[in-house]
Amino acid sequence: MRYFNNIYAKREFFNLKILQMNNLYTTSAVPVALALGSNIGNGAETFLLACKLLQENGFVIEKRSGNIVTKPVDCPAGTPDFINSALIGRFAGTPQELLQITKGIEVALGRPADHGFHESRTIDLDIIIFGDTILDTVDLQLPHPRAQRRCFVLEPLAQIAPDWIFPDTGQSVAGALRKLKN
Ligand code: PH2
Ligand code: MG
Ligand code: MG
Repeated sequence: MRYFNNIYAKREFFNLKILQMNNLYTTSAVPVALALGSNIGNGAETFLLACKLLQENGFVIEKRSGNIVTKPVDCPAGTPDFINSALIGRFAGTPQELLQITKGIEVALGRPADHGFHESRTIDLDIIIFGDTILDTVDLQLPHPRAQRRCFVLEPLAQIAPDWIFPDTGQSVAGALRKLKN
């Protein structure tokens, strides 16, 4: 039997217990930021379907930004405007596992698996930040190598996660956006 000499010792004991209990569920779930883009079809509806599919695949969505309309960046002339959005959440798998899920969702929502680099798309689902992971492989680079130079990524992400840090530069999302706009 454990006795508590004072209320603070008791509170400390229970806080620790709660932390340990939370850890059982959350130690392996990493905070992740995703960017969504679409310039074919009803992007807003496609994004909702993507969120549903992400959740069905174990991605826990915590916040989603609004949708913004953006001009195409680095795309061929005549490319239609985009809708862009961002979300943050938690994922309890590896970056590669999440990549397989996001690619699967893109295909399920009408994007051919073998698409050109900046070809128009029903949906593009990019992993922007995966915890503090820095990765440079052929099929996945983390954090997203162009995110800190792109307003269409930073603007919506800054709505929901201005203080998140890009682990490669140490820059915050809001800081990167401010820098880009100056
Ligand atoms: N995505 C690209 C290239 N250019 N431009 C806008 N406005 N929005 C995008 O999502 C976007 C882009 C490559 O993925
Ligand atoms: Mg992209
Ligand atoms: Mg992509």
